[in-house]
Amino acid sequence: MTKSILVINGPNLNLLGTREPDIYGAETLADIKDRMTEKAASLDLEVDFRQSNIEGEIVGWIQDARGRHDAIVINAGALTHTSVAIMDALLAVGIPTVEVHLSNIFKREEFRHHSYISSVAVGMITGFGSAGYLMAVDAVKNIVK
Ligand code: CA2
Repeated sequence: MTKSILVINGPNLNLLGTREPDIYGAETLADIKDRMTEKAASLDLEVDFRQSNIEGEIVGWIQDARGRHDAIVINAGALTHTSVAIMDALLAVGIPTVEVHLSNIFKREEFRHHSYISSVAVGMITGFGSAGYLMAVDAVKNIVK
């Protein structure tokens, strides 16, 4: 049966392709969604791709993922560095999670070096731009096979 990936994008990622292309690339989030969906389909995986600027909405999506999705791919944006609530929700549902960042968070400001997501994720892909989302599809395929 086709497995399903919930892809969660956090605050400001809806601005991709419009500002700061030197850091985050020129592609829009819709471009990333299309490429990821195509790659997933080639591996017999389904993608439910979402973005929210609201922490509580993301927590709700994670809670509702139980029984609906087999893996989570998350770029929590700035909430990566602040949200105990997202970490707790991921812990509570226990769905295998892959953390993705466009930029290499360890090459940037000190406050971006700590991630609350990492402690509950299977692993993290950081610094490969939008290609990281495609790498995450491969990672999920390995995890759920
Ligand atoms: O590198 C990443 O993917 C980040 O998760 C992006 C977050 C940042 O706070 C994290 O430290 C690392 C920021 C997302 C904001 O995206 C924008 C895109 C275009 C223009 C402005 C912001």
